[in-house]
Amino acid sequence: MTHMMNDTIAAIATPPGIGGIAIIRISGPNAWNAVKHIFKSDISNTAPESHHACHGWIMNGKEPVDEVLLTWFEAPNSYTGEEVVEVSGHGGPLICQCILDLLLNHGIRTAEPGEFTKRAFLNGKLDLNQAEAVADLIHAKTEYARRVAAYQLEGRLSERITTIRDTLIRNCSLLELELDFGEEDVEFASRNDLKSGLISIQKSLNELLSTFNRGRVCRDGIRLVIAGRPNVGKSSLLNRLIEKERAIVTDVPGTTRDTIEEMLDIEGVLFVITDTAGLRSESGLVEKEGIRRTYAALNAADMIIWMTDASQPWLPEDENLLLSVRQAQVPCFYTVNKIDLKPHPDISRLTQGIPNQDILKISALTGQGIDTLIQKLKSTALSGDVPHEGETLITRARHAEAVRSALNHVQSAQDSIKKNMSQEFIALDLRGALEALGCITGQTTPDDILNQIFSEFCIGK
Ligand SMILES: Nc1nc2c(ncn2[C@@H]2O[C@H](COP(=O)(O)OP(=O)(O)OP(=O)(O)O)[C@@H](O)[C@H]2O)c(=O)[nH]1
Ligand SMILES: [Mg+2]
Repeated sequence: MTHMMNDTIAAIATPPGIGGIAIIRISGPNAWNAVKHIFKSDISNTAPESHHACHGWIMNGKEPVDEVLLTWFEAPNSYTGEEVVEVSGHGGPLICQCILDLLLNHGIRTAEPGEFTKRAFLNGKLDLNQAEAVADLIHAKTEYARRVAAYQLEGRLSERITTIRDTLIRNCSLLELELDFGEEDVEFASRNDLKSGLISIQKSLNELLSTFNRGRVCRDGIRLVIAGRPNVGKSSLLNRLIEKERAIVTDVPGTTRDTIEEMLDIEGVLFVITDTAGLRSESGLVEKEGIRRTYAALNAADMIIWMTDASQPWLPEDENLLLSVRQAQVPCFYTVNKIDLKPHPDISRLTQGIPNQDILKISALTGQGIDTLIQKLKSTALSGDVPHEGETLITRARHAEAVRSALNHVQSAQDSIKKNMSQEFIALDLRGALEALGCITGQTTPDDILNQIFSEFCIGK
């Protein structure tokens, strides 16, 4: 490996601001060497015992900086696999910065975002998808997101991928052995065994791929857009869903001018809800821009709540938006709001052409029908199937792409067997599948992708 890791890095690992404690992390061959210059232990100045906390003071010459606990991790038994020192001081930004500055004076440089985890990966402490899981776990906003990331960090996805790779490697070497024997007509890899092996790999990969939609929903959440003509009650619904008076509600049509985004956790599933400017044709400059943003939000939506007003006549605006929403390739809920009021006879127009179960009668004012709406949102997001305990899910497009590519190679290997083609063609495809899967675990991931993955981490992780 060409990566130079003989320098020592440091960073504040806790978030900026004031807290009970803050941790400064140092990793690399000079970790203890640097720290010992600024640390005055109660006991002695030899390295403390590995994996034990040690009490003392950080000193700037004769000046005390902070009273700290220091933990030394002897290589390779640390997060990064290198020598690591963690200094736990009091949680104030000036203290941390002062300790960090002192370290920088002793030949240590500041760590880049994700550099600790990158070193852990390069030292084989975790594989690439586990490293990604670290970031996902930190950023998890819902219970499902947290759970899926924890499973991935634990190594469940890696295990699945490694099992498949092992089978591929075994078959590949048998085929390549056949090649070595050249002219002689030997078959080390029985074609029947190979066929059934590939079928089971295919099954396993398809299973994984089928979890991607749920996995993506768990990790990233669902972009849900509420759209409808002015004054039907979109902002009232947003407020009702998030149980906060977030958006301004008035009886003046055109109240909402800009899109408003709020997060909602529905029993573990994250929804990013956008309330939009009501759509109508005659409007001023500001409102026109609002309407432009409404269309942009609709284009990016994973799900749409279309809304009309039960008490009002059916207007061309209702009709137009309904048409464009129905063309969108995403699930849509047709809500008839204000059912607490006397319904207008026009409302029957909506029921023509839209499946009954997709029409939801609600009142953002009284809360009627909202629970049903919430349950529908959740079950549609997860295609009716919540991630069960212990299930391995694919959450990233990068992983799904790799699995798809592996499946193509496996398919083409099967075709070659069917056509009685020679070993090298089959072996080539098995190698292709191996390489694709290796991108998930990191064996074959190109450097630029590695760098991009780690740059998304926070500093100190
Ligand atoms: N009776 C009744 N009134 C409602 C209901 N939902 C909203 N309203 C009223 O309808 C009016 C418009 O509500 P908003 O939530 O501001 O409507 P909007 O769709 O966001 O309107 P714009 O931002 O102008 O597009 C307000 O006076 C609300 O109090 C409901 O379910 N029942
Ligand atoms: Mg509004």
